[in-house]
Amino acid sequence: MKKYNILALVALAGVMVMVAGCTSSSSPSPSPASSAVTSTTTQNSVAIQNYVFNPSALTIQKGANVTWKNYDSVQHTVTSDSGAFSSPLLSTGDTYTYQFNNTGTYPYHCSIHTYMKGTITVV
Ligand SMILES: [Cu+2]
Repeated sequence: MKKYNILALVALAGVMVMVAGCTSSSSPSPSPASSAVTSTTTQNSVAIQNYVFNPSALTIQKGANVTWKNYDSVQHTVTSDSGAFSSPLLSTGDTYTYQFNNTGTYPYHCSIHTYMKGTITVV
């Protein structure tokens, strides 16, 4: 009977070690949660307002989308300097979305107001 109790205790201790092991291995779970927060930034937006792109420089992850929205009362475009992408004329409230599937630096401008410049960096 005594031997049996000791065995039970050893088994119980083993279970507790396993539970502790599980708890410590599941403690990094906040990092997948924070990476989930990072993945929400795959939706990136640039405001076109007062004849500027805001933010004018944006760094995103490869495969992410960028959406531009025109808040001005005049029309603008989002036109890649290299021709990688080009929006139609964007009127007030219009949006343009482009997905960047290759790393690199993508300078762009407004084809109407060529002094309006921005850069997307894909890492
Ligand atoms: Cu413009």
